[in-house]
Amino acid sequence: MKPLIDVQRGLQSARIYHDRDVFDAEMERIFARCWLFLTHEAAIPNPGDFVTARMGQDEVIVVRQKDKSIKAFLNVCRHRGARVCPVEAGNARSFVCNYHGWSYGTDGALTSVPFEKELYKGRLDKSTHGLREVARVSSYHGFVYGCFDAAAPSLTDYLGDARWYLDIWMEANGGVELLGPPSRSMVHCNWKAPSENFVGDAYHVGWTHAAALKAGGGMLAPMSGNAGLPPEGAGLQVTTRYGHGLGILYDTNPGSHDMPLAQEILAWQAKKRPAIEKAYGALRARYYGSHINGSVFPNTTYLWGSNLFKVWQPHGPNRTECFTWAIVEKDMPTELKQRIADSMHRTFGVAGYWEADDNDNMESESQLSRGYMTRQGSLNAQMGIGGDREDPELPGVVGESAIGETSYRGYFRFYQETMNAATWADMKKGDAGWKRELTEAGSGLIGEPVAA
Ligand code: UNU
Ligand code: FES
Ligand code: FE
Repeated sequence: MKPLIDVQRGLQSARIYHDRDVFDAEMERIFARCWLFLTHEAAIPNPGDFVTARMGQDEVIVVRQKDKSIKAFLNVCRHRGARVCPVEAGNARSFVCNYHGWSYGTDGALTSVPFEKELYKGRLDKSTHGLREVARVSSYHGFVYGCFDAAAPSLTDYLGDARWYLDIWMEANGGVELLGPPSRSMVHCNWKAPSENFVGDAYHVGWTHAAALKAGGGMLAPMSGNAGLPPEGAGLQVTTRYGHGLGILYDTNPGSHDMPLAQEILAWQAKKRPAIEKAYGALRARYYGSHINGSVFPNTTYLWGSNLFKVWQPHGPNRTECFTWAIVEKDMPTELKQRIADSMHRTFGVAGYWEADDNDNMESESQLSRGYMTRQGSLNAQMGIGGDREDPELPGVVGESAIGETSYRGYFRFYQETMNAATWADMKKGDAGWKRELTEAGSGLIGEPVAA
């Protein structure tokens, strides 16, 4: 495949948003071997509790076992391939296929086949016809991920340095839960358009969301209409191994909520902050009170300060299903959790007024890339290139300002690495040099003409 990403120059081919061969390669190289978000532990607390989820274009059943562990299986009958479980969530002792009635235990085993004796006469080996199991399922602070590739690093290693930042909101505050069931909507865009936006785009906030900021009047309102560029040192951009990344806008959590709710959340944070500062230090306690946007490669995104968690599920090069949960702190009063969830859905739910702002951009970037001439061109993520560096205190590669495209570049550097690598073992080669590739990118670039 022709190279899609130019790391040195911070460019991506427009083909990444459109081409069918790129999409098919992504399903194989990314979705069949990276860790993918499935659900939250709290959604399936008891044996037999299950949800259905997607891993790329594969559908899976995620089910709590009798021993309390969690397993995931392709939601596909081993007889003729019909969907086994047609609902999103529930509790089951078995899963019975709607087509001919083959029945599976919650451990995936094929337990009964209608008229087995009479019709198969002992010739069907039930022991080899259990539901196909997802090779690995693992949790991080209650967030359950699955991976089809037995050779992938552990989930802990896959998250790697990103954990130092994730732990601020997943661990330091005593933990979070995701409030579901998730809202679901179809967006006519490529799955990477929103994933890259959330990994590192604070640039669009004041512009795309100008009206929303004016109407909602929350902590980010001063950015409306690009009236207020955050001053020097107002935040941070980070990218870590395997393409994860985030942006921090200091002291602007809660971000998208209106001021009355924001005040309550601020009061809540003020009570918790001293203990966090004591255990995790002043810097990370400040991040707890900051707006953090981020993506876990490939397709999971969060806005800590705006209390949302989303997964962008690919259905095709131009079709993406968005799943949205509210993130709330476990120990918040139920009533506060509910009001945060309501406000989050009002802003970033299916009909959220921030969400609608974003979707128009996601769809135009993706759909315009159908154009033959458009696809010969490139996309630009050069903001801050040449200023990316390692920091003595902060894990990963860090950009030079709050608004930049450092984490876009890290995301697409790894995208290229995994699209080109035959196996996870191959990706070992990237361990030593990935930071240098990013920190040395852009040398001699400024002022040069940029070709596709
Ligand atoms: O949507 C985002 N990527 C974002 C929103 C980033 C920063 C603040 C608010
Ligand atoms: Fe960013 Fe046009 S200004 S896509
Ligand atoms: Fe946005």
